[in-house]
Amino acid sequence: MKELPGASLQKACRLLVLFCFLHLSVVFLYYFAGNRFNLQWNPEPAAAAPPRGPAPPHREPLGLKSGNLSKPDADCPDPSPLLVGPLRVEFSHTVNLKDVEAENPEVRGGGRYTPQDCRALQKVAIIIPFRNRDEHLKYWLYYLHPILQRQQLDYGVYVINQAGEETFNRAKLLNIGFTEALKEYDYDCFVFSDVDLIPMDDRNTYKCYSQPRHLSVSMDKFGFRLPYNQYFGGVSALNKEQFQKINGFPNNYWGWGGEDDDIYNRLLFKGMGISRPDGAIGKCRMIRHSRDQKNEPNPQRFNKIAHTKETMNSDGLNSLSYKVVRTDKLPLYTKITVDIGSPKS
Ligand code: UDH
Ligand code: NGS
Repeated sequence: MKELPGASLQKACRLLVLFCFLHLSVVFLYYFAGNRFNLQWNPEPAAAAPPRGPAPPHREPLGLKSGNLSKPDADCPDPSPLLVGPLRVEFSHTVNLKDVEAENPEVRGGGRYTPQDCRALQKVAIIIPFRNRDEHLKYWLYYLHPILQRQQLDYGVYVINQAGEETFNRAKLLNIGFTEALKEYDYDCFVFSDVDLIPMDDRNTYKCYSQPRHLSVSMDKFGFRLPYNQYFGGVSALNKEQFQKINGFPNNYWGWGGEDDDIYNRLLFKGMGISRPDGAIGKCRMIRHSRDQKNEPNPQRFNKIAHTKETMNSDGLNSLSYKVVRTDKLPLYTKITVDIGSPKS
């Protein structure tokens, strides 16, 4: 029987519709499966060359990619998969803190951050002794916030600002940082960092270990090596128990030098050893500066470090006295200004 011309047109239209439907189905299938199983092309290699300056933590919106696969209740993996390794660190550009805020949208007020995709392995308070070093602090915040987020730490940044014009006292400020940070959150690890030291590799994780940790082991100013084996200055990390075991740091080193050697002695006298990253991972840059006023070398330092054993049980956390003058919860850090008295008081 001969087919009518209208009927064959109808058949062709049906075939066309069916073809379009099949085509659309395949497109949808690939789109959703691609998102779910991360099949799409990713222009960034997993461990790319070091980024120029800091990169924000790598996160996808929830519901896509790792959002579907991550478990917010599970421990964060160790080491963090977000680390990129060596970093380029330089101090030739000026840092605008508004830009740093915009580049780190997940940092909460007071300089707090908690990973959202997993449970951080440690709650870390970063304590910075400070007076009149705002330019250095800007670089520190610019470089460190992205690094600490990639390290997937639950962290807070505390800048302990010495009020007044009295001689500087680094170790006492660090004791105050420990005490004040604990009033705010149940931190289990304390990283004590000079404001002018920036790590050159994000695998140098700002966390605590079974032994007290010295992190700034390979500084540019020392030709990327330790100046001496017992050196414990710059950046170090102690957990709460380690810090309490040594009665904290000494309060009576006024001016430059020796307080870090006293801390080293305390650790040794309490039977602890020092853990360190290897020299390549522990590389860091110091922002060059001249000697600050009211932080001249302390002439008593050699005599003091010779007597750590006798003084450490009565000079430290158990003899700490100070007054908080003001606390500023700034977008990228908590600034605590303190009156710490004077060498005579
Ligand atoms: N600090 C301040 N303000 C001061 C003094 C010290 O914020 O007035 C803090 C700051 O965090 C600094 C840390 O204390 O990083 C250690 O002090 P420091 O920088 O004076 O010690 P450092 O050993 O330098 O880095 C010593 C003087 C170097 C003079 C070099 C001359 N070329
Ligand atoms: C030692 C100091 C330390 C100091 C270290 C590095 O001599 O406090 O040099 O100093 N000890 C004494 O003076 C007893 S630095 O080159 O970074 O200025 O940390």
